Amino acid sequence: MKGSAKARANIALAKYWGKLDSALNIPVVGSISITLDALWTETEVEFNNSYDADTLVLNGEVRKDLIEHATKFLDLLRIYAGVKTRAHIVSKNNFPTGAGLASSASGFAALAIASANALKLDLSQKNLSIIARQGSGSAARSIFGGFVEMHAGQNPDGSDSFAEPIIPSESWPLEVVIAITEKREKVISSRVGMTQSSLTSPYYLGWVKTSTKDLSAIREAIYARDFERLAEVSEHNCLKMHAVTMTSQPALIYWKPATVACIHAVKELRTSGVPVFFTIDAGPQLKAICAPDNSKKVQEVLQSIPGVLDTLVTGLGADAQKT
Ligand code: 2P0
Repeated sequence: MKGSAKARANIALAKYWGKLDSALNIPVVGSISITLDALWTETEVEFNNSYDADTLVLNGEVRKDLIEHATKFLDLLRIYAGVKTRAHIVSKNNFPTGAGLASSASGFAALAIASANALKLDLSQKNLSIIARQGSGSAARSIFGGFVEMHAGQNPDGSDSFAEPIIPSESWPLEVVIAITEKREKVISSRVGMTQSSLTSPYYLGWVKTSTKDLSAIREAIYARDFERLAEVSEHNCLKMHAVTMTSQPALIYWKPATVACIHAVKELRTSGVPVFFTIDAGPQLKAICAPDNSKKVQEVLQSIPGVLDTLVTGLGADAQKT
């Protein structure tokens, strides 16, 4: 029983940081993201009764360190399908893994679809999003293309904690310039970081309390195609999340000097009349969002900053799909 799928990474404009329920992976706040066309994961899964354990090959390497989490995730699909068959997963990312470029988002979205396909499960995108969430919160959003909203939900069983599309990518074809300042995998996972923040940051409650306001403002800016408003609230939301991570104990400081230099460069570009804004996830890479006409200029500026190792430019991408 084989299945394969492709899913794209996403970056959040209104960010997810913190969990209401760690076991079911229910986020404490809703989030809004854009799906990126050029950053993807391709995954093949084979369920075979001759296997006595699940195995995972990621980017050509056997990853025993990731198998426990992958097995728990596959169990969700095995329960749906009523089987106990073990699986072999072969997955590859076309971008740096685990470095703040949402590889767990595209990874678990692709794994959910590939496994459902292999097990001949006919699941709706909503149910795939609920399943993907349990692998990685941000993966729930990578089931969909374009602009996507993740609902934190209210049900204790997580049945209303899923993502859904806001508008498709063609409706507002923005581009994203990614400035890569570090290619190594990060040491502390988002999962651990979120727990650390919720237990220790004095700003965590403020973060949770103000999230609904940011979500509404970002959703409305997207519906109105209001770039200035989207820029203002997204940057604020990003800096607020990083204020929480930096004030956690131990502190989580994701930025490199080049990340900070990129923040200033984006601010200066905007002051000089180029419509562009930044966001940064739980890693050192900066993502600059702009209209397609401006991406070349933004890329030139970011690429010239000392410490920027590479830049990538991408448009917005489509739904994850079986391949
Ligand atoms: C986001 N991040 O909204 C935020 C912004 C990182 C910073 O979602 O614990 O890897 O697997 O649910 O999805 C990264 O968190 O965390 C993330 P888990 P995930 O994109």
